Amino acid sequence: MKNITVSVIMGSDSDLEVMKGALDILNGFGVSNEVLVLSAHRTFEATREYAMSAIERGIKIIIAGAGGSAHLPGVIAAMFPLPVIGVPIKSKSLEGLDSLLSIVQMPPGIPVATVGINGAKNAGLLAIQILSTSDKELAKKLNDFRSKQKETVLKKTEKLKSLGVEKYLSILKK
Ligand code: RP5
Repeated sequence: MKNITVSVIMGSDSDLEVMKGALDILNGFGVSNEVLVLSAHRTFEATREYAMSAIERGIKIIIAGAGGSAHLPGVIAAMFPLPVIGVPIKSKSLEGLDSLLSIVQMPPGIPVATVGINGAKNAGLLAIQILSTSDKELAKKLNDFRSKQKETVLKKTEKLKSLGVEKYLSILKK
């Protein structure tokens, strides 16, 4: 059986489009992962079973996305002692502020590392950073990723300088 390092879960399949951001990062870095829909409210028995057995299955980090009364990351953190990264999903009624506050305001003793609203890409990167502390190969890949990112931004500034604001914006809008 394949060893899974990072588990990505979400409260509903309606979160999947956002949570794909974390999966794309993990896959890009070659980190083994799984993806599940599990709800703190709608499937609480299955959620408990999943969280209580995650350590035995070798999971090192759980990324949990949820929207609205977003209890999933906190409930998972209560049962899983390794890092839990919470992704507040932008909700329809309150634009994700409800999700953010539900996830970030954990009681002292049970932390959830919370990224920004819809910040699944950063959740994936944070997981990579945590794993990099004990994995030199992954640390090198992370370094390369950051170098490429830097080059992309520096190229943009050069392009902006040479084209000027109006022309740059007109190209951006196309
Ligand atoms: C939460 O409720 C989910 O994480 C989702 O963001 C939100 C809405 O779920 P659906 O009604 O779209 O299934 O549990």
